[in-house]
Amino acid sequence: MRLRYSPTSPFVRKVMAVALETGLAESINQISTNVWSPDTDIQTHNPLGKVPALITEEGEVLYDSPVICEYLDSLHEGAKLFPPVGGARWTALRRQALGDGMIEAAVTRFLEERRPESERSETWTGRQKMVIARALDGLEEEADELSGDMDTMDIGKLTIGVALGYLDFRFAGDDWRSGRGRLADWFEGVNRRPSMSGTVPKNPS
Ligand SMILES: N[C@@H](CCC(=O)N[C@@H](CS)C(=O)NCC(=O)O)C(=O)O
Repeated sequence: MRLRYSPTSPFVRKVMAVALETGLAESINQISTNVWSPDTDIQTHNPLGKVPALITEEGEVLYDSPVICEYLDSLHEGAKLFPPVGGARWTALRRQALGDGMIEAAVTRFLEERRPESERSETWTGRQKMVIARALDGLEEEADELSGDMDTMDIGKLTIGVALGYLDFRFAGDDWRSGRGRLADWFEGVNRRPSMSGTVPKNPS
């Protein structure tokens, strides 16, 4: 399989963390892709112009991280990251949506803050900050449940771990842990999993 890949994309990190959890990382050939380059050909694989996009062994192209992650989860025989049925499935999918939404808000804020000062909107940035703060407060309320079974990973917990990691990566000066000690403790535990410690984002040198 081939993955259109960017080292700083949290959505790509999510896919690679799933690949590590499912034992498929070695089957994925990463194709370095700069979606912001005027010469990019990412649209030949994803008309939306975004990474990640996965080209399967059969030559089918999949995009959007939830789709790619569920596809990878269908390829292995181990414990599933997408619970197949019941309450556990809906909780995992809701948490995946929450984590994806946090990442989208954080990426939007990051890009907005990089625009020339005269083009930046404080209102727009403030809205993204509010989304992230509300999500963090909700997660602090859920932290005991998240911590309940540290040995079991699912797509919801994994996505939230990636979202919190992205906040540390891009906004290290914002202390999201303050007043959210239970969530911080859960994050510390989840970060010890090889899928998380092996995919920590770094700026390319
Ligand atoms: N919903 C998509 C979001 C993917 C996404 O936004 N990727 C960013 C990189 S983090 C991107 O390629 N952005 C390029 C653009 O928006 O033009 C997913 O879950 O895969």
